Amino acid sequence: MQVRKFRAGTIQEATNMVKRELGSEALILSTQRLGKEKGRSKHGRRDTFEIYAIPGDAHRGTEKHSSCSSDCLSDVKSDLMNIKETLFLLSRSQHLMEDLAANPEVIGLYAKMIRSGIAEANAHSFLNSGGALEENAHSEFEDLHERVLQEILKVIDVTDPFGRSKDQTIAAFVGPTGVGKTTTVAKLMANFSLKQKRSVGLISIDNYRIGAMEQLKTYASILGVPCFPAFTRSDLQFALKRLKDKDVILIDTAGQSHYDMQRMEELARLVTSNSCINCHLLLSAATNESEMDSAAKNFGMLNFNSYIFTKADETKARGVIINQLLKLKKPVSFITTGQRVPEDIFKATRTKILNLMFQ
Ligand SMILES: Nc1nc2c(ncn2[C@@H]2O[C@H](COP(=O)(O)OP(=O)(O)O)[C@@H](O)[C@H]2O)c(=O)[nH]1
Ligand SMILES: [Mg+2]
Repeated sequence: MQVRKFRAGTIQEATNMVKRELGSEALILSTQRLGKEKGRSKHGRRDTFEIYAIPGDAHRGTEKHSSCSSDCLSDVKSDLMNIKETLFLLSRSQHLMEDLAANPEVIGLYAKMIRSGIAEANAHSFLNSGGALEENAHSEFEDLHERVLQEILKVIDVTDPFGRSKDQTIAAFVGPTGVGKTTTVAKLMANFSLKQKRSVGLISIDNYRIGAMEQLKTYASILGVPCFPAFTRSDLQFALKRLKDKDVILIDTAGQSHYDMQRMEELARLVTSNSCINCHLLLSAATNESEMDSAAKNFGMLNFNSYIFTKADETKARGVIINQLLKLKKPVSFITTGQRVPEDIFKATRTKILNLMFQ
């Protein structure tokens, strides 16, 4: 097998040389950034990158006839994974690859972050603050990996709005249409009343959809939870009064387009009319990043206390959660993971959210 060496000023150029000379099936054995002296070529040109590669057919030939041990095979497999990740990243950002060349071990971690939907700039900044881009970092891969994960963890803040307290907890659930507000209210209602044996009351201020309350009423009546509609501020005050002896009051609200500012203001007037009501913003993890951001900004007028990310089961790109937490910092209270009531919900913890990214 003939191993060939390629040098060029950028990693993209070096890879192109490999493809040109050894064909598109060539196997890259190693990639490294050259030191200042080593990189000086005969013609005085500065080569920054060096790639060792073999033609694709040479690689297949050796596979057939060699008697590799399983250790050797797993090394090859891990190299192949690295190459796959490298090519994936190359197609995205050459500039970044040059930064990563100082510590090629973290390429896989970077690729994982990108695949999970974490924005490139954020992933780069996690690597940077975790020290993974420093030249000659010389850290063990596990240490670098751990430090980068710690950087992601720093961004995640969580809260438990329903922690046991002597005072009554009143929570309103707001967010765009169809995001899962009513379902989430039903899940929480069942968990609080059945599992935690707490007294619960329900208010629905969905005054736009005829029959919007019926679905919730059915759950509430099965659980013996009192349920009130509230279309105006005085309805709301009346309902809150009637439920004043309950441990927890859950308020379901009408879904609305966050671009409909008139309705946003109506809702804001209603839920902020009583300072005891805390708002929680539901956002679907399966929506695209800019939609999520504008929903969070517009619902910001309700001064919400926490995020609830829904539909985490509908996407693999859950890194949008991290992107959102970096854009508008608020703690996360719950994550929902399916349509089943009451099972598909969990209380947010920092590690559970981190694990969601890399599942
Ligand atoms: N896959 C999935 N579907 C969900 C989740 N939460 C709610 N849904 C579904 O999303 C749809 C809209 O939910 P709904 O609670 O009526 O949304 P609302 O308009 O915000 O009240 C329903 O079909 C729910 O079953 C979730 O976590 N995962
Ligand atoms: Mg609803």
